[in-house]
Amino acid sequence: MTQIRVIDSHTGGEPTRVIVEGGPNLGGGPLSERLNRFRDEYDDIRTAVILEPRGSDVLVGALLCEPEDPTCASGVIFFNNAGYLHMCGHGTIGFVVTLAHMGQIGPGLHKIETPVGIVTAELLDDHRVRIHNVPSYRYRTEVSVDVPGYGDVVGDIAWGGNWFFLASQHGRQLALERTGELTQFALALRDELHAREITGHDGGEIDHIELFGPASDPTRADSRNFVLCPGAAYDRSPCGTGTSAKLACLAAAGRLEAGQTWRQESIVGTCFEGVWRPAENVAVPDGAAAAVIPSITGSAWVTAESNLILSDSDPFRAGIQL
Ligand code: PYC
Repeated sequence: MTQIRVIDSHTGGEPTRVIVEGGPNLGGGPLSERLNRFRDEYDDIRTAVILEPRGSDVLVGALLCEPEDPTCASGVIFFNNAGYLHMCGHGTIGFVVTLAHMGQIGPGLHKIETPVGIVTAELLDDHRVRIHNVPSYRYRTEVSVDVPGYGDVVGDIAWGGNWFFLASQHGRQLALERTGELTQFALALRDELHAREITGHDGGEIDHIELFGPASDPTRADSRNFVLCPGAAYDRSPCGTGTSAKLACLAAAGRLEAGQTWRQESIVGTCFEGVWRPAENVAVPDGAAAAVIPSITGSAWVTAESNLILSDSDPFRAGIQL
């Protein structure tokens, strides 16, 4: 029998489960290499922690790791029901509140190592965290995709720590009671991007789809979004890497000044605040707009501390695999 100690939290409604003890021993080295080791040798731990009956498709997992860079407070590898994430914004906010809950960090600035680089997180109080994300940029603009059954959808492709296709002209109402329909639409759009081999830089798979619409209350937010995550679950939070990608697109289009606040509402009505500053000396691929450093502020709450039990005789030791 294996026991895995986890601490659960939610950030703007989107859950994060941090493995704090009993996770796989991935050794040392860059987190990108440790992520590959996790995927190649211990994927049954990911599925056991995330999938039913211990988890759910909505959950994002985070493995607490020793950082390679001793100036970092911690390292982290994020994963979900479909595989591994490069970075996760809501997850980093939940991770930082979890580290504080464990007494490992106090208020102030902390560097966190991720597989795509170091992010800085500022614990502002018991629940509020500001993350200074990896350099983000708009890669392509006004990309047109003819989605079978739906017609032409035009959007931008941007990097915010994950690859996103961002569309505002999609003809759909972003309402919580319409998440089934929105999910089907976003899945069809993502499938078509894959079928046409439309990717991020260097063939980076576009695994997140972000749809925008008007905020439910324009005095509280500038826009509302619906974000399809890798797999078929939608983000309950406004999505930290998605808001970063949005800031990069707004900056590239000249629609948001450096330092100006963008309030992004999620499909469940929670908000992140984002600002950007220019990224100094960051090279971007040909045709991409200049990179920005997004800072995203959101709140998280710890919801549970548990020991997951993986019995050898349990037919679903590694979760229910569909
Ligand atoms: O907040 O970056 C994010 C995120 C990615 C997938 C789910 N949440």
